[in-house]
Amino acid sequence: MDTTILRNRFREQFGTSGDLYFSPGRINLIGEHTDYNGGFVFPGAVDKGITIEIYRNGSRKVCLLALDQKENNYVEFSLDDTSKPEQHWACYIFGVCKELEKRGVSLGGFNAAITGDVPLGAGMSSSAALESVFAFALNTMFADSRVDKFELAKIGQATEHNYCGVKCGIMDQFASVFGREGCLIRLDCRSLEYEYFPFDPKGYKLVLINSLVKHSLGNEYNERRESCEKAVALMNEQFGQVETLRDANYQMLEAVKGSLTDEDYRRAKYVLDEKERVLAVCDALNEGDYELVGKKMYETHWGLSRDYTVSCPELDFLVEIASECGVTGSRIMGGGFGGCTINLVRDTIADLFISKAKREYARRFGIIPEIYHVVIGNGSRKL
Ligand code: GAF
Repeated sequence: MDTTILRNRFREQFGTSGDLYFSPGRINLIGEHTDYNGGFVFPGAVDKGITIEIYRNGSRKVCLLALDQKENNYVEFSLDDTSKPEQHWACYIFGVCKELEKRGVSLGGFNAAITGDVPLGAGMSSSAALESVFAFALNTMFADSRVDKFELAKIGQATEHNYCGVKCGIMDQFASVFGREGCLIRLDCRSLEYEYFPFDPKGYKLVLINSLVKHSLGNEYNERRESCEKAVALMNEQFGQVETLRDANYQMLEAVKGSLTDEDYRRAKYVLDEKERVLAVCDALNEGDYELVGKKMYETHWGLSRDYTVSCPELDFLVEIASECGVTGSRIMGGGFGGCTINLVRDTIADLFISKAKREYARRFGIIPEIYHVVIGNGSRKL
């Protein structure tokens, strides 16, 4: 990303220059809504993300300029403030400061300018990129990188929980901090054991289609999590040792079905199904069987749409078009409620699919969806 504008605006605003840091957004091949259920996910960092320029200002003040915000793009707060700023975007940085301090890092004030090329609200984790870039930069500047990368990811997650109202799992922050060029990460969200998985499907591409339905996670996301927790509580009562849906199986779920609402039951069942799909995809990747990977992606989509109910007509439409075009795999990516579909497409039909998706979507919804070709990149770093 060209940082000329960022550098110029920082100098204009603050009269100095600072250091540059970057954290990426992410994709996720499969394993959706499994992270907070103790399951597996398959994310990778992308080459798009959030870049900041940052400099210590020798006071207790934090001064922030968000280049891409149309209004209220300048915020100041003190590190001693106890209530968060009014601007939602600044809460992420406020939260990261508080979470670092909770872990014993003694921060000083700083000036920072923020910009990004990861689309906002597209399900590519722009918010995790924002948390991670500040956690990484402040850890470097004020703690000699003493806080390890696992904790940096947890700081981002805790920021979401405690300052932004989203009870998310660890996937997005983990991928942003730990990303590696050319690799997906198979992450066990219970133990945080992970493995880099080189991903270079010869003859296929990963293409994202942004429905441009702005997704913002909040109550609806938290409600899905609560459904899972209700099922877990009942199974734990009956069988013991069920801490998350990771510990549950279909027999257990059937045994408590009568005490669950249909909605909660279907959501819990989706998670059990997704658990099996992730394992099947691991095997298929080992065998190089991308057709099977793709089949599982479709199954995930319809599970998310019909059972977990986090889709919308626009996303379902894009997946149907993909299927009509013979695309290998297609599904909602990320939390849902809008954002992108991720598509595993054979090279030979990619152009045809993209032009048909744009045309048909525009005809149906009156806007042209955005297309991103996925490049799997590195995680948080100083530039
Ligand atoms: C969002 C959350 F932030 C993640 O933790 C994860 O639950 C995802 O939705 C769904 O898989 O991106």
